[in-house]
Amino acid sequence: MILHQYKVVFAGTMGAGKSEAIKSLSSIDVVSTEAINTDTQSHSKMFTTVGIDYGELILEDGTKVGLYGTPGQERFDFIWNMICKGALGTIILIDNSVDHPIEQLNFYLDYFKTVSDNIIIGITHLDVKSANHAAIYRDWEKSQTDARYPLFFVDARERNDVLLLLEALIANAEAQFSI
Ligand SMILES: Nc1nc2c(ncn2[C@@H]2O[C@H](COP(=O)(O)OP(=O)(O)O)[C@@H](O)[C@H]2O)c(=O)[nH]1
Ligand SMILES: [Mg+2]
Repeated sequence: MILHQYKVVFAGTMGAGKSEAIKSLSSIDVVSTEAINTDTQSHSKMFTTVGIDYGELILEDGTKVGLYGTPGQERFDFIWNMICKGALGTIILIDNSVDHPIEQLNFYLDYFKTVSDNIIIGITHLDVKSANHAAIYRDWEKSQTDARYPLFFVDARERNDVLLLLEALIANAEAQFSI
């Protein structure tokens, strides 16, 4: 049996659900580094990840998937580049309930497309009351002129939602690189 091992990166806004998504999927206890958030202007969440989350998932065929969560704050973007090395792809999570989710989406996509060939987008917190409607993402998709990035509405607390993102990422990689 050929034992595969994949690495998948979770990126995106602070509070979007990266740590939660990894917890939802991981079959081992997630290793996380948490510290007090000093950037209360961008997000009121008191604790946030300033290091890397790590979890693992074993797929039905025995493939081991390493799940890596990136720190959300922009001043840690040097870590993003390092984490993406050798990864199968990146799942970008965006919190719909923030003030300008499309700006956030463009920001993360612009960065991660320079370090990752395979990107899937997950929009979270649709269940939270906010002025933003799902239609803004459909308009955004229509306005995309270059590559098309698959976009899903998910809840990071729901394992099946996060699995859908992972399956889309793996399917995309298979189509692109014939793995
Ligand atoms: N209501 C709601 N809460 C969510 C959703 N996704 C994640 N969360 C919660 O949002 C909070 C922030 O998630 P976390 O994983 O810590 O964000 P991170 O900064 O991206 O790692 C946690 O309490 C999650 O349980 C969602 O779709 N809806
Ligand atoms: Mg986190």
